Amino acid sequence: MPERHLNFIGGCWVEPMTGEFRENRNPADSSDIIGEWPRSGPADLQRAVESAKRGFELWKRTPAPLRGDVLKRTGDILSARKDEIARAMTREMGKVLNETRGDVQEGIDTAYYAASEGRRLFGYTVPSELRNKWAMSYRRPIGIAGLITPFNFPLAIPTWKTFPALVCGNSVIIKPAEDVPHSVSLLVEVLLEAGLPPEVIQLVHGPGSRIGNAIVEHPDIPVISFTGSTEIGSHLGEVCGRMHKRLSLEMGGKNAQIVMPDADLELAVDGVLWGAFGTTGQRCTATSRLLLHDDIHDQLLDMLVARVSRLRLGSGLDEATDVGPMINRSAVEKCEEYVTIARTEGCDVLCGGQRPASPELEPGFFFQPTVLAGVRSGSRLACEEIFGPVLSVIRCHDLDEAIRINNEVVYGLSSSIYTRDVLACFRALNELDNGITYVNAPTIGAEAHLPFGGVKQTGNGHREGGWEVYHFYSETKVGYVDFSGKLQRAQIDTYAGSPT
Ligand code: UN1
Repeated sequence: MPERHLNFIGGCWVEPMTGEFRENRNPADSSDIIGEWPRSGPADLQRAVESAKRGFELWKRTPAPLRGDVLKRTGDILSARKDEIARAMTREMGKVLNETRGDVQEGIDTAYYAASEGRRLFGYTVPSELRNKWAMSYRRPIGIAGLITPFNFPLAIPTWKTFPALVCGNSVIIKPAEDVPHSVSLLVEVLLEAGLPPEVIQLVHGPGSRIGNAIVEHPDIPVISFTGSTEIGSHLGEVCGRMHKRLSLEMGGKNAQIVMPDADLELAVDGVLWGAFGTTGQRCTATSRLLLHDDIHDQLLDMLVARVSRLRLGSGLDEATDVGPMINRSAVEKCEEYVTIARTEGCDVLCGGQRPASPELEPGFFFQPTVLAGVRSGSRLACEEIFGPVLSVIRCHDLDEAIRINNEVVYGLSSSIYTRDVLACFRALNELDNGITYVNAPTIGAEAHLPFGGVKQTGNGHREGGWEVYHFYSETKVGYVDFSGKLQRAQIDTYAGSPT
């Protein structure tokens, strides 16, 4: 009998009112059952909202530096449990241990940043135009934040949303992706152990179509943060627009690495290997297009294919593995579909292109790292997000063309350029339409203390991480204090008696 896990609602670990559970299995070996997690329903969410309201009343009155102290302890506990949590995460999500350790580290970094922000949360004090009057802005909590998180960073992305929401004084309802329930269950345990008052956080497991939608449509949840597909994000945008909710969206990408002829080619190959095949290509920031200048196109592809063919597939728990499984069967099928499209579009499959043949990988959701050459700009392979280890290589003649191709997709998360030319470097920073551009580094690897997000259909103008996210989770309020003892009318009395 697999171990049963529960929701965390109303300050207790509770069974879902639906009585339904879903089995969660290891994507590297589908015979390995990790446990069962609730498939909750709207009644569970309703209870979570009632509890989160009580949590909010308490938490919003807790001074922000003390809220920050809870995050400081959270960071300490995550550090102490880093390896154990990383192992649980690899078992449920698949990526290799080095990467899940990095995922936990990103949570730790986010915790310590949030802890210190509890002693900042700056407002402004500015001069008033009138005598003996002060003017200032300051920040207030908003209410319940509904957080819907993806499978690919099972701990880090939940922390990007939860920690700033908490430091700003909101209470939280979190719904993790159904394929990775364990990591967030562990995160909630850690927050409680760190001293977070129980009703400030609620964890409701279940399908997005049921619980995700119920969160977004609930009138008492004014703040929504979602990471996932552009298609779902635009639906959430419609609902939140209609309901006057604050919404932060982090969605698709079709990120390009540009390699110029003057680049260090070995370094560029290291970069694309990590950017395209790290996390088995399942990052919003993954390199899915490689834009190669004519002069180095063939040479770089030879070097790349030699390296890709040597990548070792296997369970992420095995330290010798380079590339773990994909998250589930339909993710593998999507890669297969795109390889078929590539063949019909006349591209060359230089390596990979199918599931691995070895019988020991049979029980997992593996797909070989794939390099497709001869991809034409504007084609489906060049424009659509695949979210797997499939790299489209596009030839270009100069930097102008590379910039144009980079910018022609609907997404705009990250980009990268390999060059030693300082002019090309700054042109790229200036002209690539992305939220993040890397120079001589891959398209992945954002650090927790900088704003993270993309332009165009990748997002909706908000950023996670760094200092900007604290504006999303708090309301700006302005206060004026007039100590002149008389009525002073702004704009009218300002210039009374002055020569102008
Ligand atoms: C994502 O791509 O889904 O920048 C998040 C990175 C990580 C976060 C990625 N720090 O690659």
